[in-house]
Amino acid sequence: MDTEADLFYRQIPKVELHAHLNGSVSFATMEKLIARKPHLNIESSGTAIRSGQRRTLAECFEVFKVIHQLVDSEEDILMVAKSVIEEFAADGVKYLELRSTPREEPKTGLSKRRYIETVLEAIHQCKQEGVDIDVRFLVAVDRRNGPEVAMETVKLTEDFMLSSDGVVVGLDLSGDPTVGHGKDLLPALQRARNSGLKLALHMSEVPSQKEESELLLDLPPDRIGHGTFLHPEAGGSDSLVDKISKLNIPLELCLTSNVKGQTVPSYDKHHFQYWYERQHPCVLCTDDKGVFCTDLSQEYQLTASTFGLSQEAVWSLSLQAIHCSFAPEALKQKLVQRWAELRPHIL
Ligand code: 6MZ
Repeated sequence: MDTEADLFYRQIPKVELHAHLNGSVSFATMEKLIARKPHLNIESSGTAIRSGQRRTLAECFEVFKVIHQLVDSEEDILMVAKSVIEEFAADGVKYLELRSTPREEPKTGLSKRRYIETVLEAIHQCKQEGVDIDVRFLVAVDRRNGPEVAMETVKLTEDFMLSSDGVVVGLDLSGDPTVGHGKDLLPALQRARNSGLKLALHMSEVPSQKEESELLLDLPPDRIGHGTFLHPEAGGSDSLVDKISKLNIPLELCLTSNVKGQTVPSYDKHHFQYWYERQHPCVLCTDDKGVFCTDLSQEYQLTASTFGLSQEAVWSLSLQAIHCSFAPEALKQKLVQRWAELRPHIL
């Protein structure tokens, strides 16, 4: 049973800024997808990394390939996106930035444009149905697919930025960090920036990305995903830290993901501590709540217990996350107001 302390993390309003759609599919939804496609012979144990289990990052990327086989039609995407949004809302998330890589699937007639439209339809339906959450969407560039696809994705995203009533707010750069080099993607990212898209870029998720991070920082990004190896103690550099600090670029930090994916050896060694001590904006996120079997309340609780944060400090983290979001100013103000109304009496 939940203790009072557990309830605190569930009850406080939260902001989720780093969630990959297909990595966020819950066990229950996964079972439904598997039942729809029995011929694939996929077992739900193969799509999640449970408590105490670890995988290499490379193995995590194999898991995404399996999930992509299960989510390959408009119908699947609509179901998956709606249930992911509802699950975040049920966990107390009041503002969500979801991200996903548009895919085309000739088998089912899915195009990249329809992929994005279907995610937007899911967001719209949740709103119509009164789910208590504001959702924005970041279109993801998978670095594995190279510069041409990246440019194509940016152009597609520009169209949606103009036609989605402000739901499409930015671009994510993600995918296996050991594949490809960010320098080849700079023209696409530069174009996105010039068009007014916000940039949330995975950076230094593995140690070999130092030079790439230096290049990407010149854009500069609006937020950094992971940033595990940016600081000097992790093989990064003072100059990287100085730049990020001067520009005050928020970091999206995903503790469970990094520990289960073995880029961080244990929770207490997580780089949250380094950046938090410097009073740098840190946003706790889930990354892939389905694959890593977590939720945002759990990430808050884990961070608090690992680093000895008071409930007041946890509250400040959740409030600060509003200001790190890509929401327009008016929505940020509305969320701040909401937080004031929902502030637990025990604080
Ligand atoms: C980098 C990641 C990731 O886009 O199909 N993705 N990229 N690092 C990570 N750390 C574990 N976790 C997920 O969601 C799955 C895709 O998100 C990216 C990968 O490109 C993965 O294929 P979507 O919704």
